[in-house]
Amino acid sequence: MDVYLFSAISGLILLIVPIMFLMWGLAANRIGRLPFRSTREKLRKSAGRSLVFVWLALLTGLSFAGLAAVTLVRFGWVFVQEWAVFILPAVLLTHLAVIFFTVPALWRRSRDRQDPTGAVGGEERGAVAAPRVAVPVQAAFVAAGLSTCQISFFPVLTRFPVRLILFWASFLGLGAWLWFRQRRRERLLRREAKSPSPGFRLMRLVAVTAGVAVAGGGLFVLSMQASKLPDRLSMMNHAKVDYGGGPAVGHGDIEDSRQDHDRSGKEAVSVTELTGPRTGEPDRRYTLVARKETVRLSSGKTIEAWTFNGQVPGPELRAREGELVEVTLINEDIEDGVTIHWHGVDVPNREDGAAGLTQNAVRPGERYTYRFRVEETGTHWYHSHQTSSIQVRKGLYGPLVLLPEVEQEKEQEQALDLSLIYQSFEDRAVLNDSDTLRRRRIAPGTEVRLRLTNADNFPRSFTLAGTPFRVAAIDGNEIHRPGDLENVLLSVAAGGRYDVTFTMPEQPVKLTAGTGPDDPSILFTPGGKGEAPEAPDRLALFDPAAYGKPQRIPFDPSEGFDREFTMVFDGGMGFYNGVFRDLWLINGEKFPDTPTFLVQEGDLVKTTFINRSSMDHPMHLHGHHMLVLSRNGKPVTGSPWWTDTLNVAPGETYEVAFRADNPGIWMDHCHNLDHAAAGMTLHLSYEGVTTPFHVGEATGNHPE
Ligand SMILES: [Cu+2]
Repeated sequence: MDVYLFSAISGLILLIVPIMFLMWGLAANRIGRLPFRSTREKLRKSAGRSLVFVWLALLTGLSFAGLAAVTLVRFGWVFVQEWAVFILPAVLLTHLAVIFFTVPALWRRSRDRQDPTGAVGGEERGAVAAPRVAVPVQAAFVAAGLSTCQISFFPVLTRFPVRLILFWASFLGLGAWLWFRQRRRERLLRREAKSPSPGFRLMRLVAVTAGVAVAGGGLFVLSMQASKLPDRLSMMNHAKVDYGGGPAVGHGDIEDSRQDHDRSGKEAVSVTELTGPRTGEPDRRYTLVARKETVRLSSGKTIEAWTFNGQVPGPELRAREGELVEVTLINEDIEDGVTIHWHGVDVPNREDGAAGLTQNAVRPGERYTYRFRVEETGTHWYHSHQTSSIQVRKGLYGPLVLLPEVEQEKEQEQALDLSLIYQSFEDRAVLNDSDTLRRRRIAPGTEVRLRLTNADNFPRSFTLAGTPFRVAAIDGNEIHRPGDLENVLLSVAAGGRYDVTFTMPEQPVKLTAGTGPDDPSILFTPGGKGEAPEAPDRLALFDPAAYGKPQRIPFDPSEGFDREFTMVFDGGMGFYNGVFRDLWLINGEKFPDTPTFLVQEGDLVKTTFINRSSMDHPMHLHGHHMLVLSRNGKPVTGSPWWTDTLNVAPGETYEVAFRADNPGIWMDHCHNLDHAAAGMTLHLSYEGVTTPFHVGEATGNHPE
């Protein structure tokens, strides 16, 4: 509900502020032409019409103020802070001036019925051109223009004082200039002096336009150049370090990551030393070959995919708790290079597969071996973390299922355990390799576990009709005492996973990756026959914050945290790496200007996510599980909700906590991978950890 309200408000604001700009422009233009009406009657009518424009413009300003007030009450100060110190005062100031000075003057003029056919004299021309009549409207136009720039381009979480001064200096400077200009104009009109010749005015206009164009063009080119990313950049080369209110610990030296000691004097450790077991016979051995392949979907449509072992998704990897897993990655023909990231698994840092941070991308003809011991269970997935915004969409991903150490009794009984990964290929919704309805025969009484994974960039809805079911796990973490669900919509975050369990009834059951009749689906039927169950008309959205029963957690959030970080998400327009585009910002910045969060091993860390933008941001922290503490200020009431990829919807605020217990340098980014590729990423760095790897054009490493 709040998500819709917030989206509606942000959409309206983006519409209303430019409209306010337009309306004040029209009003200022009309008022500027008033002195040149030939007769008193024409002047009277024109003043009346100008007044209508002024009222409409005032209405847009009022709507903006109203929306800002609603946002403040429903969502909080952080959602309106820029409006409050930049836009609103300028809007209110100019609107009040218009109400007190412009409106009465125009009103009187529009009522003046004396001598309608008489010519307008110099005194009257001067009166309607007086600065206190015209300038409030012009200033409102300037305020609305600056506000339009403000909401479109500049969330101002950084360099706040500078930007505040710039905004108000521009506003007051332009206002003063308008005042002097208008005063001169008034005097000329009163004396009925000739205005400058048309030739002179044309030259002046050309000169001013050329000046503005040159300055604007110069600024454009400079901003474009400044946004270019360096050819070679260390992930530790961060201008900004955020200690989260904890002690300022040392991190790897910026220039020389090979040095033995960091600034605190603590032994520096390289990510290359933070490996899984290098020796020992693996319990599971897998080989994944990255190569291009034409893949045929169930509809017969083919896609030019990039695959692991020639299939989409890649082969399912399974392992049990305690086992040593060895995966050899061979790159056959993916020119950009590939890596494998074990999404949701807290592997040692070196095995994390982040190109340019924990390894170099694996080039065609090369191979790379990952080894890690399984220390957790649950539904996870693997995918390339080299140019991942392209490679994951092309098909370089697959399911990774980690099972408990001991075989549970259920598994020996008749059971169906099925991994289902959703992705969209060229806007075609695909579940595993199926883009149609598929049937599957299954005996009544069978225990079913569907491991739903969303590999897409957006939250994906799943529906299950024909039986009550449970959400047994989220992001591979078991839900404590999950209750029966029916007629609910499951919304799985981009990169997230839900395990859904049910006992197969006598009638058919249908799982759909979506809500529409054409979305890919599976019809489970007892005898291979039967029709799809009626899908209910109304579905309530499943709420993980109030599902299952509370359970003891391994730390006590009420005892405080060692470090607290805040991530505020904004949208905007601007340059990134030389391209003018939509931007997705963390704390007003994009990588590499986003902060690095510095922690010490053992720290209990709290992070607050605040989404002020109009899009979902599924935040994925590598190497750790986050416990959701609260959403929009309300604590989680059900089972502990552990996640590694948390969808933060527009207008939402989440508080999460995690224990810093896996040393390394870890990516923390939006799993809308297009957002990450636009710089919506930062790093969680442990004290004293360094990396010899680099990202950038010259290195061939592009994790996003
Ligand atoms: Cu995002």
